[in-house]
Amino acid sequence: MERTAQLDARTVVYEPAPPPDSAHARAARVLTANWTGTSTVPSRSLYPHQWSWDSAFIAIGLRHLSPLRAQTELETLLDAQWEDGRVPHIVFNPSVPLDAYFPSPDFWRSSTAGRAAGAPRTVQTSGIVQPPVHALAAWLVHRADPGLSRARGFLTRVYPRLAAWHRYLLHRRDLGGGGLASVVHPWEQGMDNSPSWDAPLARVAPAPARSFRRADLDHGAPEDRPTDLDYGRYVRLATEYRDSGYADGEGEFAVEDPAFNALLIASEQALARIAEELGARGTARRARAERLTGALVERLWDPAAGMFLCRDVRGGELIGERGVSGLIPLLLPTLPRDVVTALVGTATSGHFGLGGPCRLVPSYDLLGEAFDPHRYWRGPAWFNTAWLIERGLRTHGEQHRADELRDAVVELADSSGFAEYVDPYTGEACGTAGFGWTAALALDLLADNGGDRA
Ligand code: 9WN
Repeated sequence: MERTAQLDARTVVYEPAPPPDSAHARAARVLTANWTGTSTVPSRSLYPHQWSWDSAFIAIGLRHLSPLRAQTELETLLDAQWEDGRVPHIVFNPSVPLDAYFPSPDFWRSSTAGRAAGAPRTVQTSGIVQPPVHALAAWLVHRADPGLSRARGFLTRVYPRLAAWHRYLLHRRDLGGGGLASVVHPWEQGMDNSPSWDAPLARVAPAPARSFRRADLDHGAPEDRPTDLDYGRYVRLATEYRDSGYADGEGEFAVEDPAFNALLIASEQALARIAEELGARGTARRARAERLTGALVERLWDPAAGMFLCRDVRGGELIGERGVSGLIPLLLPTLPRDVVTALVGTATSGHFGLGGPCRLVPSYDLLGEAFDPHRYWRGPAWFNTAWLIERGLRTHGEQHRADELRDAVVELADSSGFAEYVDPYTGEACGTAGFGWTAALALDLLADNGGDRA
């Protein structure tokens, strides 16, 4: 770590200290305000617990402030891992009132309904998962301060857990039989109300509105959030999964998603590096990442759309909606060249407007029928997807476009008050302010560690 001297998990001395009125200092203040002592909440008001993929992105930014806090963030999450290998999408903070967030621990009942799947007894969690960004995050966190990481045995402790997590996804979640992992709930993929879910969700009978109470509308504008009908279906799917004892393979909803699988592949590549750092061989993992990349192209690439699409495993067909998820495989270094060229073309076309009307990448096709610039994952631009695409552009030698996207992330994150998401045309803030991964990923791009990203 060149620029900081580590004192403890909370205290960092900067050499030199960033000016207090800088974007860096403002982003750091968000992460300090959201830190609970062992992890970071995405937002104090809307999301007052620990979320899985948020923590991975947050750790990637936090490593520039405190490598120890970044390691702790990931370790806290992995402490809540189930014995079957799944890493839960929420780890609940017992001191937060039950009605502060829905669905709360008494809905998921992890320690009873999840017993057969090996849910932990001492901490309450949800029973679904989120995208596997964690091994990638662990590797980047290690790289920020290898001395501290080795002294604490960080990689030695997290490696078996990350390996079990990937095993769960590759074995229990290959519901389509083609090698890719399926998500069994829209919350698992992380882009909750993406139009890509509309067709598979239409088969799900919504739970009656009176059977649950949404807490999100206490904090967020209804027009920025999923609808009540969406929530009815989310609740139905989660209830059925819980009542099956969180057994995989039975549910009505199963989708192979390009971003979820691309992140699994990138994390498998990171696990290979971690294995080598620990003195083992990474060859088998690299070969698996290659096979998975092949399966991704074979099962989800759509040449006519010029991007990856989701596959509805229950219906068997590709879902004809262009979501930002279909651009994220750009992250993968060994993607065929013609696929890379087509993806860059689609990102910069009228469908996503990158480098034209949009400085960040919208979450959904600007020309799609379901496009809505303010409604959550149906159009607004998010900072984690921009960070992933920036990394992908840089990986494939698109330095100029990557630089423009990096600058846009940093400027819009700061000018929006580290918003959860923004209007893709105007950059107007939507959702909650002081959002964890927005601050963390802006910090990461401010650090401009091109070597790490290329
Ligand atoms: C449900 C925490 C999470 C993110 C997701 C985002 C949103 C939750 C919700 O917030 O989902 O998991 O209540 O809407 O869609 O990506 O991880 O920030």
